[in-house]
Amino acid sequence: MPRWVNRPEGSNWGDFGADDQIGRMNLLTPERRRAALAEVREGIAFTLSLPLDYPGAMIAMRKPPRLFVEQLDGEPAYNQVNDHCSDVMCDDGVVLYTQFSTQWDSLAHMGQKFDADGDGLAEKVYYNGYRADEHLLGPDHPEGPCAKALGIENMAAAGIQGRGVMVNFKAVYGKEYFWVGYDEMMRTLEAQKVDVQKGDFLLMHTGYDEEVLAMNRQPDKSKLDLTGSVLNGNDPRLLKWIDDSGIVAICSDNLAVEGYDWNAPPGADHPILPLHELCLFKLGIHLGELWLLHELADWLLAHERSAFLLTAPPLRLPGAVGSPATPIATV
Ligand code: UVW
Repeated sequence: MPRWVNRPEGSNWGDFGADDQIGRMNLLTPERRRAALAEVREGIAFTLSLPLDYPGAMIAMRKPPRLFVEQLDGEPAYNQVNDHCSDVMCDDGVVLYTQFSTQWDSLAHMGQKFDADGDGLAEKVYYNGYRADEHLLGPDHPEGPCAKALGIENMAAAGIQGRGVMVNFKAVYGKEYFWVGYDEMMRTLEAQKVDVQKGDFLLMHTGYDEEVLAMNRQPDKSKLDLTGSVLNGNDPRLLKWIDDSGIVAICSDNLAVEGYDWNAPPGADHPILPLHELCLFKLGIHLGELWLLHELADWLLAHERSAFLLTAPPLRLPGAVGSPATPIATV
């Protein structure tokens, strides 16, 4: 049985195959990776991850990582020695919220209430028609919590490496809170001579990362909420451009790539994060958030460049809906 008979307007469900789970990452072909390698001229690498204990405290429901140590032979497995050898050994575990710090959203991160099966009633459904409770299993399910489809391991297995391009909103709009629609995006791309190609990762620098670092693990949420540029998910021309551009991902130094429209009228028939709806639900475009971009963005601006090789795998962690990332850009 097909999972859906209705596909959302403007979606690409089925275009990459009936059971596709990686969306636009299908565009990362060997030719495109070779083109990305050609962007490496200096051999300088930039680490695009915050230390994973930043922002430092809970700014959504997510908490900082907690390390722990197990017992081995009745002792904590840390600085441990035994009588049979000269070795000293440490081991540890971690409780890690997959989206606390520098992260990837998998396509399981956000779905919509939508009538995919054509029975006249909306159900909870995700990219390519995968379903809540059948594929996305909650904590009450004997096998849950687990994304049996669309989990981040699918992205990890796809070899996340390609051509990245930087759009530097901070350089144009400063660190003030500013909504970027189609016109502002086009103006900035043109001014910075950013040539966005099909299969590219679009990175956007807003200055939010510098504020997070400056807060030294004591985040001031009310200040961060009003820091830097955010994409305007309510601008249909911007959404159309994202679709037409052929980009595989949008990665930002801020919390959610787009702005939260707190003034939107309440109602169950529209998303609060329309760009998430477009990217994660309709088109299979992954979102990267809380990336550390200021050093790379400054370097690119100073050298009148915008493109680079990006290598950014998530953890190959079966069933997870997000993942920490330690992306590397090489220029
Ligand atoms: C939400 O906060 C809902 O999502 P994200 O982590 O993608 O910003």
